[in-house]
Amino acid sequence: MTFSFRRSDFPDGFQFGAATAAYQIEGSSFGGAGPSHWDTFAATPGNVVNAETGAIACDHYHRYEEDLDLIRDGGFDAYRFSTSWARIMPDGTNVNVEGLDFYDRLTDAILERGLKPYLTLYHWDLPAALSDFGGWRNRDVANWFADYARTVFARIGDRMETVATINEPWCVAWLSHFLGIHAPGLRDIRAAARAMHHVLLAHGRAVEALRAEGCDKLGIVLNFEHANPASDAPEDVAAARRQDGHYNRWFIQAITQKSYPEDILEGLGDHMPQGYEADLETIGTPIDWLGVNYYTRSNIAHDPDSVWPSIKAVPGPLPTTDMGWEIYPDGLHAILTRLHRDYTKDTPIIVTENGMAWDDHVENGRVDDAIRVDYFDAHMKAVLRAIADGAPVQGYFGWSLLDNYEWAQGYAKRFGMVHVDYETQKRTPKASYEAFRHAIGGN
Ligand code: IFM
Repeated sequence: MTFSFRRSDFPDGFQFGAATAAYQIEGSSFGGAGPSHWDTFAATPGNVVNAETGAIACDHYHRYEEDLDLIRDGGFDAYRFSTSWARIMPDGTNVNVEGLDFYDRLTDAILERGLKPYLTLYHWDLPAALSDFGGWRNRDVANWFADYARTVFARIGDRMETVATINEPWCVAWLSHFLGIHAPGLRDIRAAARAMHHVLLAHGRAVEALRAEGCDKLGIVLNFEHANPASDAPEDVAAARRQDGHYNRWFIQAITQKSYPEDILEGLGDHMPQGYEADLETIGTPIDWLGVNYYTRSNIAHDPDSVWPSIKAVPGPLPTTDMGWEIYPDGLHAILTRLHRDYTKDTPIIVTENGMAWDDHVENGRVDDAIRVDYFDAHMKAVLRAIADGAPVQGYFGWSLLDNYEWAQGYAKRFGMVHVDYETQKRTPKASYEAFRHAIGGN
């Protein structure tokens, strides 16, 4: 099973990488980490499949050298990882030196293998202590986050290839405070509006803080989903536009144009924090690159029975992954070219996550994830088309290096290029890993 592309099809210097996130792989019970709001969220029955947590996860905290060997041996150039806020500041304020030491060792080990480190400062593990103070609903979170960003940067920032502030603000805010699916599990439009703004203010404050420290490789990682109207009916077309607004346009418009989409303010405006307009200058502090996470499209219909934005996702006709997500590579091309044309212009774009979940099994020592090989292949070709159409895409990271903790789905969904047996922690590279090695590793 091989890909139809090779490294030489991409522009010189294009970076191929593998991505992970701290809480999903490290093991949050090790090294003096404090509880994050995922630990407290999972403790309430019904929130997470089997009430599972990241306490052990892939035990990457102890096995990081073996995992980094896999990245190097797969022919990848770069490793995207995140630091855990709850590990570095277990009570939300005081620094756990053991936590910083871990990321120092990790950074050295990445560099020793000739890999480039791509850091994400926040991939969802908010210290539970800060969540108890209101978390993303509390305006103070922006300053708490900037302090944390400064602390991490002071220790490892000089060795990073890039630094991203926040991973997927839509999930931090909307999925977690309006849809109630991720921690802290709220279904509250007022909480959601505040989180939608504060997560961007936190990003802006951190960019200002790290710029002042001389950092010139700052970005943010946004997730995008192609919003497809479920039918040609004007109500469905308008519903898809609202979906596109709160999911796709809200964040990128604020960052690049210092404004929020008017059609979304129609719904959120009454719930926004007072005086939010004055923060848009900070939110729009220029970034050096944009990270794009892309997985699927959504098919959106008008839902007259639900509150604003009165939308519902309906099943579409395309084949789906184990998450039930439609496989739609054209959406990645559409998003990349649209971002370049309408928002980011010449700012470099990096595809920081792309991948799929499948019910993989080890058979005779192998995992033949042919469907994932096809998925990666089709999406890489979509990236190539976007580059040919002028989008300045400079890298691509597969999600994920390892099977890992898939948030509210616990360990039930496998996204890895490398299979993990959670009983033994044995790693088994899948066919998709071998396909990358063949295409980009020169073997
Ligand atoms: O596992 C997540 C990751 O943490 C953020 N982006 C989407 C992935 C798959 O759901």
